[in-house]
Amino acid sequence: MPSINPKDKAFQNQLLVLFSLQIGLKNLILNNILENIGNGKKLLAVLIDPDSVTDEQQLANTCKICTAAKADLILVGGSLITNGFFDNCISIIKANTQIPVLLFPGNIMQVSNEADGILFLSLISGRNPDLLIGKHVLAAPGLKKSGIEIIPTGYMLIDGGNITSVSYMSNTTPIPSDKSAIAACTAMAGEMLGLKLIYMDAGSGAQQSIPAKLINEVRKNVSLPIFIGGGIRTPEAALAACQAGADVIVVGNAFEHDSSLIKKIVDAVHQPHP
Ligand code: 1GP
Repeated sequence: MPSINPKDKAFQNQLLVLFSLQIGLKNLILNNILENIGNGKKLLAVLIDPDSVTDEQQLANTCKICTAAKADLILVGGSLITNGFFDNCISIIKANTQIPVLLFPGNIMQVSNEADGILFLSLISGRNPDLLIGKHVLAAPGLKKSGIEIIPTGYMLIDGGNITSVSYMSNTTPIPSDKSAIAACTAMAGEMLGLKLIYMDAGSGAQQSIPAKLINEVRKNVSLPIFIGGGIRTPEAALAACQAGADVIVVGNAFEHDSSLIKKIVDAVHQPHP
């Protein structure tokens, strides 16, 4: 497949930022991501699943660790929230860190005006119309009133070797991890439809994170920011995803087990990537 020169990509991103600023769009978080990419910087997003939070003090501490480690974004969401802790979770995060908070909703109940923005996910790897457009219609009026930043996101599930909550709950089949061309064409279609970023996810707790070859094939074919998550547990795995072309690395599960990993993985992601 033809490839996109990374220099052209950086230039396109800078033009996009300027254009958005000129027409006064409220795209602060997306613009910040694009600016960082334009400057050759990769970002680390910490995923907090409210259902995994057992202790408010522990959540406050996690926020402080994220701030000290210079994590770039906090995503909040989960496939299923059984403990009723969603709104409170966002309030505690906002009270304990200045890091921008983006909703990463597992369903339309996971919306809060207290967040800074939302990844408005269209599950483009699947063929479930509800998750391509149906739920979005239901969520649209509330989101419009909320005033939070809406980031149209092409969400793609990639097989990580086990059935994850997200693949089960979404009732969709992930893209096989050795089918790079399918992933690239799916991401290209998302870009042509006007989505603003691509999030490829092997699912929380995936046995295997997304292979470098697949990330690289998508990188060569789209100029959008690429989020990569699912099954990343080590600085080495985060670094490999960055080197393959990821712009933002998302880690959740590993940090739930060991919060000291946050700084190690942030440092790996922030190191210069030639
Ligand atoms: C899941 O991409 C995220 O949607 C993060 O996955 O919890 O495995 O880090 P992990």
